Amino acid sequence: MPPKLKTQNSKLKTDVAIIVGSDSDLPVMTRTVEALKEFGVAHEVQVLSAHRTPQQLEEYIASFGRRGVKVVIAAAGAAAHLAGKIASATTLPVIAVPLDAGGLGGLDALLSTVQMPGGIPVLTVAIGKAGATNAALAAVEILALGRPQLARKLAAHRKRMAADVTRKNTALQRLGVEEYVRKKGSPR
Ligand code: RP5
Repeated sequence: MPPKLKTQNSKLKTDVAIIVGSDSDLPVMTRTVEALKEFGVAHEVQVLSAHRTPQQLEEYIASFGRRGVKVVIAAAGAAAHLAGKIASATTLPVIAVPLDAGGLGGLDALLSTVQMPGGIPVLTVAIGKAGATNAALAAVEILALGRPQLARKLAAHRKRMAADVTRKNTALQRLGVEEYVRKKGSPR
């Protein structure tokens, strides 16, 4: 008998359920949490594995309805079947973040995740950090279909990004490439 599943805020409704296959996935997936917080979207994070804790994963998926979950984000590395397993058990949109768990640099997880056979969609984003951010933004875009306030926040977010690039380009034109790079410091 597996231990009973614990949730962070079992009485509260949550819009987005984030499931990671291992706690080793959490450092990258904090980006997803930060982005959802920025948009004020209710979310929670569970470490549940398709192969290490299959029964607890099923129990959690079964709770989506009563918890008000509308979008699921699943992140896993290596032979990443977590998102596909979740998608097989719910008709909620499942967004998958393939992660680099060592070995093949995340290509293993990307291919395992993205190559779902027809019938059970898994919406797969980029490997790693970019994917972790985009998974949150994609979840917000889905939720924004029925929430005008969220749609306005998304539009404002895009404007901020554009303004940021414009500011950088203005500085580049003023300083020249060498000085700009020197001031900016080490590359990402
Ligand atoms: C996957 O295996 C997890 O999602 C993780 O990315 C990878 C390695 O897990 P650990 O061995 O670090 O727990 O299931």
